[in-house]
Amino acid sequence: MRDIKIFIGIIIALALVVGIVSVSRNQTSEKNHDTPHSSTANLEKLPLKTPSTRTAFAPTTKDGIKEFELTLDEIRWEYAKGPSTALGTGKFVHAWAYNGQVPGPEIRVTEGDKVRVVVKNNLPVGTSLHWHGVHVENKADGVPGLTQYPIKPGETFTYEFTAKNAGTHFYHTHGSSHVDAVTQLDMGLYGAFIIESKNPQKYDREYVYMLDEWEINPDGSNGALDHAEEGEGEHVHKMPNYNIFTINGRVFPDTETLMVKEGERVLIRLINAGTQEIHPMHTHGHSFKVVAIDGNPVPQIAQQMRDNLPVLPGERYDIEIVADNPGVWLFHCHHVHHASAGMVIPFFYEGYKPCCLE
Ligand SMILES: [Cu+2]
Repeated sequence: MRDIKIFIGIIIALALVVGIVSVSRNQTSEKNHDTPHSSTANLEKLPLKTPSTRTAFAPTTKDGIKEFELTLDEIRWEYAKGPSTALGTGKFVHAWAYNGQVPGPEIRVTEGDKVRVVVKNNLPVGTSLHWHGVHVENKADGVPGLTQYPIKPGETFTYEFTAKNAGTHFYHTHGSSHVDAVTQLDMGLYGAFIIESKNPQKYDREYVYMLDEWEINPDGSNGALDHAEEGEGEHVHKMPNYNIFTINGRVFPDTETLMVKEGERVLIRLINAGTQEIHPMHTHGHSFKVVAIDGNPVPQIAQQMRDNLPVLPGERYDIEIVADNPGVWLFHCHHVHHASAGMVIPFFYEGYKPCCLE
């Protein structure tokens, strides 16, 4: 009899333990639902943004300081043209964006300028803004937990610094901590930051191309947020399965054409804003000269001629192309999987058209 009582006691204790574990699991999963997630239902409600809704900066100058305003919002970004669907005409991804565009608007100043950037965070998460490659004063470096508290949802934060070192740089989120920096970058939070030299080289044209990788689900939701939920609170981040590769937020053939005229000298600023992938950028029919690396001018004697240049995450290359071989060419990533998934730029001479598209 006593044995039976002990046995029943053990069963009841086990049932209680299982119950507690199951309640705690349910609480965890409810908590996960509070994490910002990326569903089609949400996507429909987000403002639709396309390259045609881009707005460039016209900085205001206050007290001798060039002032820019960056507002972070959730958007539905059109990364390619496409058929008409319930979500609109085009192909969309759930993105977090500066001033409603991917990449964020280009900030362009001259070396020595004093710069003020007012950042308003309308995202459901805390964030920060780092000036990649720019030799800012330490307190403006934008690293949460090191130089500032994260900018909470609804808050505004102002960065002020002097644009000391000329060159091709960029600005990007540093997350609310180091744990979610990758999620926030993969949601699209970056833009070019160009500091012009006081004595710039003269070029006939200039292009800025920002390279990036995405995990886009068939319903347009962003895989970056799925992984954020999986790795929450841990130093664990499941490797994303990047399947779309953009240049200035677009995929081929909707990428911005590199248009030239015979005889022109053209400057291209390449910026790899992605978190992981290397992009060997390759020109057809032309070699190019590498004139600056990470914003630093390369001495003339050391300037390499290339036609295939790997660009690592965070790297910037300024390359110069002389337009001496008229026709219709491509400029693309030679990680061919990336090219097939969008990372291609049409490289066309004025007056020349592809022969055989029909
Ligand atoms: Cu690539």
